[in-house]
Amino acid sequence: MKLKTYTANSMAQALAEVKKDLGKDAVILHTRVHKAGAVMGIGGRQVVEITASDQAAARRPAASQVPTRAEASSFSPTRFQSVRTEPLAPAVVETKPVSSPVPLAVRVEPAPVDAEGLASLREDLAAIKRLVGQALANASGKAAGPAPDMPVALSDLYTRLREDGLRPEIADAIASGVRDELSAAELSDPDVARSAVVRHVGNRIQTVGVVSKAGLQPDNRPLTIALVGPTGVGKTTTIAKLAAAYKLRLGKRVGLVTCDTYRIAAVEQLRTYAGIISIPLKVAISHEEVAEACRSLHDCDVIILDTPGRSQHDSARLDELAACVDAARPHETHLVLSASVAEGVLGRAAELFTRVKPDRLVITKLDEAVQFAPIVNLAGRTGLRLSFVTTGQEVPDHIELASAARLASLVVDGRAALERSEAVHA
Ligand SMILES: Nc1nc2c(ncn2[C@@H]2O[C@H](COP(=O)(O)OP(=O)(O)O)[C@@H](O)[C@H]2O)c(=O)[nH]1
Ligand SMILES: [Mg+2]
Repeated sequence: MKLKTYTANSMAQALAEVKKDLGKDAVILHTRVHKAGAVMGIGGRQVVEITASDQAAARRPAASQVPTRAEASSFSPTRFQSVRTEPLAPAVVETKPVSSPVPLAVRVEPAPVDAEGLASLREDLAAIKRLVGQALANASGKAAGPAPDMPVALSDLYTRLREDGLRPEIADAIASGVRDELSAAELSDPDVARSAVVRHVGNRIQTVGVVSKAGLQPDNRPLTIALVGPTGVGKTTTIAKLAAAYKLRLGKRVGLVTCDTYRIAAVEQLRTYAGIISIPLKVAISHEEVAEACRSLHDCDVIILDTPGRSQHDSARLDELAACVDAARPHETHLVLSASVAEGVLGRAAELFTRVKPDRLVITKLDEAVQFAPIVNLAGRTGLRLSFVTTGQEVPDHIELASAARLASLVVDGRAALERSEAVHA
């Protein structure tokens, strides 16, 4: 089965692309109209997106598995073919009798300007209009279409993933993979389909899976961890959570170093945490001082470096940050990003911070996130393994080891899956 998403400036263009590529038997699975290039919802250009599959390869469900109309109404793919050869289900108004089908010859080349060509063009246009109407009605769930060839359970999951912001090519690959993997009977069982989708989503999230072992590393230095990321994402709070986990749960000697000296409040914030946990804090105002601070904490098992935030408009000072991080010679550099910001902001921040050479990803503020699929997009885009996720402001409790299965169920099931909390374990 081939699933593909087409983007164009108009629905007619997108449909023409679908027809050209997948042929007349193509099945429209999803349509979306959105603005590309908008900044905070302002400006941008309207873009039409159609996800379609080639019906030829799609498995038709056995008669007993054909969904009921009630089931079908939640997701009703539009079939190109139904315009031409098959009577549509009564809920879809087909004005032409089946005996005089409307040819759906969407022309990519301009038609010759003669009477016959014009008539054909008009028919094409009428057919496209009808299809667009069906597709939009299906997308808004207002009308039931023909019995869908895509199993309803999988279609629902696919739609949910796309609505949650999963990139089309990832959603397409997951739906295709699940469909190819499961039998028709399995695909018709919502629980089986859901488990398979969760597994496939999880396969796209690489995680570290363990809390790094504290103590001397092969280079004879304490485990040294740096956290970098934009301002306000929760770096300092996450450092306090990690320090508390190492010291209070694992009984390790922890030392903190901060080079975030631009705001007095930032130093005081970390000093307060260090005081509560009873661990040393060194404040460094240059990269030389960072190196010296790390050396002075050589008898610790873990050193954690806090750094100033950098916004995506602040790239000049990134070199300064990179110098401070390098001076600590960290064994791990975790890029900290917040799940509560828009996907575009996440992407830009991830790109900007590549200059600091992060090798892990911490996702904060899962509790404030509206969508979870952008985490999957981000994991794919950065290729970084997820180390921790944080789920609230409370120190030390609101931190977990990142788990692909748990994140995948958040993506598929939404916020309900957040209730199950798993503390950091050794
Ligand atoms: N809701 C929520 N807030 C968080 C989380 N982590 C940090 N915060 C809050 O985010 C704000 C900024 O955190 P801070 O650690 O100072 O961010 P930094 O600038 O990256 O160091 C603070 O109010 C934190 O309490 C989280 O997981 N969930
Ligand atoms: Mg901070």
